[in-house]
Amino acid sequence: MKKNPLNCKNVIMLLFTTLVITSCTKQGLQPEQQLTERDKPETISATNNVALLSTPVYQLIWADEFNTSGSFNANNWQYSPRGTVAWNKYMTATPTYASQNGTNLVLRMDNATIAGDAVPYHSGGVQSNGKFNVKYGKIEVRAKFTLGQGSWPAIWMMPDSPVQYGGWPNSGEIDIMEHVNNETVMHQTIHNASVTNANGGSTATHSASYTQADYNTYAIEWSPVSIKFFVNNILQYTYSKAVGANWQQWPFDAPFYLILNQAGGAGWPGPITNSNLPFSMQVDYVRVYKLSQVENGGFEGASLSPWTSWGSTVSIVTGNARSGTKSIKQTGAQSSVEQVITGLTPNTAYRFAGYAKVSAAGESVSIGVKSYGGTQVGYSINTTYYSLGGVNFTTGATNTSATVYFYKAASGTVYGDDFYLEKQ
Ligand SMILES: [Ca+2]
Repeated sequence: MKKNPLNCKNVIMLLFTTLVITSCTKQGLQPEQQLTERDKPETISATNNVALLSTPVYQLIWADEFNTSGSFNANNWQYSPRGTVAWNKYMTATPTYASQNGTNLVLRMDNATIAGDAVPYHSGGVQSNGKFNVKYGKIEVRAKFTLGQGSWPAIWMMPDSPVQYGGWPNSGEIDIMEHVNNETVMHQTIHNASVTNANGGSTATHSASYTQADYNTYAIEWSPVSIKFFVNNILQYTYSKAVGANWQQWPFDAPFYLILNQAGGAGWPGPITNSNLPFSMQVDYVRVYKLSQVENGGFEGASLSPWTSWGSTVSIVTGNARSGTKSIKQTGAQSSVEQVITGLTPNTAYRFAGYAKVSAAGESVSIGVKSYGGTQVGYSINTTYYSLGGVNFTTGATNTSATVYFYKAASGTVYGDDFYLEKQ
């Protein structure tokens, strides 16, 4: 987004704004922890470990379809605050500029006069920091936008920890879609310390045609070794991690959040021709997927398979799904569901994660992995709303499989959904 030079003050303002907002997350990860001896589920053997798969598939883990009217979902988004750089200098945090119309998120820009807010333009944006972030996976956004001199709609991602490798552009930026003015192409761009030049431009950028005046899908497939950019499911550009890369070339090993905004009138697009107003971007959906080797990780299949269960009551239920219509429920005494993942690579780092919630304070459930060539590791979740949790593990020198589990050690009722296993 930042094709204009940033001075130090602007960078500080941007970072300050982001830091303040980031501090209010409610789904923040707790430190990973070892299971206690009492928690270890291997004291009861699984009834049937069937190795069925090795092919990764994209599994939906998060989405906003924007299919209601009025305010956007505050669990997913907040208004992009006004700042001092080109893209956010006219941001206006009211429903006039960012709201839903029953099918879309509508982000607008105009030159209306607002009492007490003496800027020449107003525009709308939302961002997910403090609400949702993701590291690796497929992010797909379907949107359309108006043309006009001075317009600058964008779909992009910024690091959740904005100074992990230093201020912009050192910690990275992923621009899934940017468009300016009346161009017949849109732009997809990487920013980091090694590709961003002194005037804010990037050498890691690609322009692609799109269908004007209609919806297009803009996507990235982000893995530990590359970020691939797509328009309407056609690969446009690949930015690859170099062999032996440092953070200057590859800061993309950390969670990023999403920003959807209509901007304009400053920076890259230049001045607005007022007769072209209003500008708008309509976003049909945002969908986030994980490239996962867990099968039926969202429990949307016809049965529990290939998960196996032991212990007390384990069932697939509707009504408590985090995504889709179904989730896994464990109730009563000690119980677990497990799945053996095959086709893994030895000596390779993976992450098994998913979402869980408990029915009452004081209860907990563990997401973990065992039988991979190392010490069993688990992560405990005890929130009464769905929280993301997971464990990192590295397969042993000869291990090509692992058993992932969702284990409840004591009485109570817990739900789980959207489990995935991905390479790190
Ligand atoms: Ca589900």
